[in-house]
Amino acid sequence: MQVKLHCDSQAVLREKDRKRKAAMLQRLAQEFRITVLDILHEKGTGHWGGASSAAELLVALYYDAMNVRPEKPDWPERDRLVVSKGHASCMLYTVLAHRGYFPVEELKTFRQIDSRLQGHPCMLTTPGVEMSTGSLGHGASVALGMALAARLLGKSCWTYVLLGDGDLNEGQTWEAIMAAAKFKPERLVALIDYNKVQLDGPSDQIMPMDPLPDKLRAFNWNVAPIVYDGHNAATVLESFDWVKSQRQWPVAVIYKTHKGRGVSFMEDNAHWHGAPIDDETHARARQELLQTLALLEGHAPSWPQSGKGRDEARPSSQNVK
Ligand SMILES: Cc1ncc(C[n+]2csc(CCOP(=O)(O)OP(=O)(O)O)c2C)c(N)n1
Ligand SMILES: [Mg+2]
Repeated sequence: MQVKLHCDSQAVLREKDRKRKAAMLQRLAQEFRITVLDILHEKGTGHWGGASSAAELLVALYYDAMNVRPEKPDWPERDRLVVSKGHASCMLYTVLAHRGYFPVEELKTFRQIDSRLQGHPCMLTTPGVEMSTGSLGHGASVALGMALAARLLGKSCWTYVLLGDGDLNEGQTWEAIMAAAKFKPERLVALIDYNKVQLDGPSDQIMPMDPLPDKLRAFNWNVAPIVYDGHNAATVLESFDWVKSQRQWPVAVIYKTHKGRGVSFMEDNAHWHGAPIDDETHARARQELLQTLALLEGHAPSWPQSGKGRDEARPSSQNVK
């Protein structure tokens, strides 16, 4: 089940050149996708769609943006990430394990009774998990509270919240968005994994959110001027550079992503939100992920030609509508 990482996770942390770092993050995200696919297949449970959608974002956060000390998860000055779309847990755990919060070996206990790695993240048991999530809609409020606490305590740490479009359908998220605009906590950043698919269908049919940037601006958020490609590590790094240069709070960045990213027949398909992955599907999906990884490692086309939406996922930071 364990994927042997070709990309040295420590080397990624040490890399100073942004271009080389982006290439490393891209490969790491793809390797972690394979790990997640293998775990979900073996366990016959878990959420592939939302986990793969967030791969580059989670990898870039933990290997670039966030100031954390995995050997001391409670370090008071650390940056915080609230993964409001808690069903993406398997990707979160994979990143946390490789980043050093707990042994990589432990990943194979995913969703087992008594494991620290439950189906949805639990802050009481899992090192690195800042907030227990899974019930959508709470993450933004909690992150707002954390950012306000940081202000009261005079800390300069950053608070990030990763939201899915399903999360944005929750009324409480908009209460938090209103309150954050009122209190304007420094360094509060909402990252939106905008794949426009939810548990059982497209967001446009369930509850459309567009025009999302305009809505957030109308609520007085400082919204990134472009929608970034959330599967291109280089543009994700660019988005972080933009975030770090801001002084008007709160900040929101919207990323165009694809649910089930990396496997053509799973992309943008709500079925693969959480369906068990059988042997045949696993073999086909793994093959595709490995092919892409080989391309990335060979410095061939810098982005995989898989599935729908591949054109918009090419490396560029053009405005993606
Ligand atoms: C309050 C609440 N209602 C319903 C659900 C069931 N549920 C789990 S995931 C999900 C859809 C999530 O979609 P999204 O936020 O877009 O995540 P992603 O597409 O990134 O997986 C739903 C409705 C839940 N977890 N919590
Ligand atoms: Mg979604």
